[in-house]
Amino acid sequence: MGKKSATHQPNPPAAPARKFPLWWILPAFVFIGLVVSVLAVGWYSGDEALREADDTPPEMVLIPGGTFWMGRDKGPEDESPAHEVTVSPFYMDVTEITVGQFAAFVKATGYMTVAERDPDPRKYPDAHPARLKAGSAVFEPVDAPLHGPWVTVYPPWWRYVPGANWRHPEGPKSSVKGKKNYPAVQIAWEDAEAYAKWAGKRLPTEAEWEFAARGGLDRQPYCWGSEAQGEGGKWYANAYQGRFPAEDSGADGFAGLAPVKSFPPNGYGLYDMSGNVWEWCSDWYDPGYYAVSVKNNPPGPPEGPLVEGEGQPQKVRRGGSFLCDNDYCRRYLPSARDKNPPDSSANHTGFRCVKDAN
Ligand SMILES: [Ca+2]
Repeated sequence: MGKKSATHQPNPPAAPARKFPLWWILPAFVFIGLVVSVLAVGWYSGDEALREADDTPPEMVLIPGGTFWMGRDKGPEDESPAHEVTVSPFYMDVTEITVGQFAAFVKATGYMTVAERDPDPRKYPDAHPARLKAGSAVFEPVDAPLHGPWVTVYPPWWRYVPGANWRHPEGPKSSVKGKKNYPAVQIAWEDAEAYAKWAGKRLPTEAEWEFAARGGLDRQPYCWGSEAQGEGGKWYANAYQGRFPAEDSGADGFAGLAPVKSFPPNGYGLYDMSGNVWEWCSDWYDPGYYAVSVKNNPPGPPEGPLVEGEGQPQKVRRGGSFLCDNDYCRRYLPSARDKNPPDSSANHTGFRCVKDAN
């Protein structure tokens, strides 16, 4: 016989009936699930690039400085006149800044590249709305003629791809997973500057870049001397072979980007000064600058003129890329000059840094 339970206690007053409906529970759970999924996917895909981070400081080599012939007279007009220039000694990154090195910078600073930000419509009043979403230029093979009225505007093998950036070089579905030793691309000049400041370095002047690219050789057409690419089955740089812009045969071993150090170094121990990716310099671009340049450590013009239909001055980039082919753009030569607006980026453009020797 157990004790009598308190069943004789008076019942508590009944709670008032709840009136809120239950139909919202399922949609609420679905909504919360969606939010969590989106956040998780965003975190995962963003973090994927940062997982490639390589905290080892980039290797640098001392470039001795000296006097050299900059430019050439029998080439595109902006490479002339060939003129003597003297540069002071400096240190230069042995390779282009890699995905791993750039990821280390972003991991440490939270820096967001130009291509990851929505463009400011006030800065681009004439832009098509589709171009005002964060993204960048991506090369797409296409069977197109090499010359036409678009040549200096926007060739048909370039597409503006929303979601393309250094983490996703060819667009949202691409990634840099497993590519820490590839050069970082989709880097605007502003991004390269930000990295250089963080690293306690700077971008090379155009004169420093060309002096370094020549590797101690005097007035040679290539960074490695005078032999043409592929001569005797030897390849010196990652450029483009095949039928540009439709089909990259990859005869040099790489159709598209190559990991850094895939080709022999030049006379100063620098890799990929020719081909692979374009490299930003500190100078504004002026096609007539060589005629008025100072001889010692030329810093480039104080500002760049507007050229070739661009609405803003442009910065110099050097070295050519994996897209340089002999028929259209033979600019993997040490004298070749190119330019782009400082807020532009593409999947064939990166950079490397220098610092003063003293
Ligand atoms: Ca190639």
